Amino acid sequence: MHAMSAHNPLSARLAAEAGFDAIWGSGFELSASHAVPDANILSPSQHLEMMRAIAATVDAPVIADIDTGFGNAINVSYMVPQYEAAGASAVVMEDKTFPKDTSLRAAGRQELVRIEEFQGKIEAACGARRDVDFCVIARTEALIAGAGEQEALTRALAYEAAGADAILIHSKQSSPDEILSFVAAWPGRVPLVLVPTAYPQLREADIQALGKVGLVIYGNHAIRAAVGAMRDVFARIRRDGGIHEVDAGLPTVKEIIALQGDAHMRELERRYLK
Ligand code: SPV
Ligand code: MG
Repeated sequence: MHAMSAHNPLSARLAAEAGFDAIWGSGFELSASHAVPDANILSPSQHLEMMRAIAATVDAPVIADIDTGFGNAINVSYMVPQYEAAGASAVVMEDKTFPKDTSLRAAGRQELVRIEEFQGKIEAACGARRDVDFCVIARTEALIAGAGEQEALTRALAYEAAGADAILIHSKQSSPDEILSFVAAWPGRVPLVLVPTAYPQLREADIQALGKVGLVIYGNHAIRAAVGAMRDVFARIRRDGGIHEVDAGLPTVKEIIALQGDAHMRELERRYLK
């Protein structure tokens, strides 16, 4: 299964249109789209609102990035039903202290909570879900924090024991060696989740051949594509002294109108405007 990141319903619709199996409700992308760091600067309600809007727009399952769960196990108990009500099919919760710092930044503040504390948060998430099929994915940041493979394995096994449906193992190494070693050593029963942003050379077929990975998340490619495209077009318009050069290469206004769900509105017009 492959999930593409999104930061709004339009990017989610494009990801679904491209054939991704699921949408990753990325905290990094939402923060970037507000031009603030991915460090719990935005409120949980802003992220929930994004999830609600995305789930209302696409049929693909939505995987919500709930960072550290916005506090302790009590906060998690109150947040998980809200994510379920917003239409999410799963949450991913990471074992760092609140407020978190973003994982992929060099020299970020990466402090882990105690294993028992995080087990309590996983138990709270599992206990708060109403639908038994709602997935609680535990994410260990042990490799990100430089705590080593043994600590990552110990944590992942403890999180599985606490009821996690899958384990997300994150790495910021530019080579996939650290992740490949963890996957090979993983003795658990639940599937692993990878976010190969830092090691893009690892392809889907390579990951599938590992046999233990159930989900791959492309963590920030919607916002990076958007930033690259906007920068390029804005610079060209300034350089050309108008939009005459760029226009033919851009998606047409008609395409955007279609993405806005125009066909549905016209159907409503036909039926109800009398
Ligand atoms: C996100 O997309 O918000 C993630 C993945 O959590 S990462 O930014 O790589 O930590
Ligand atoms: Mg995140």
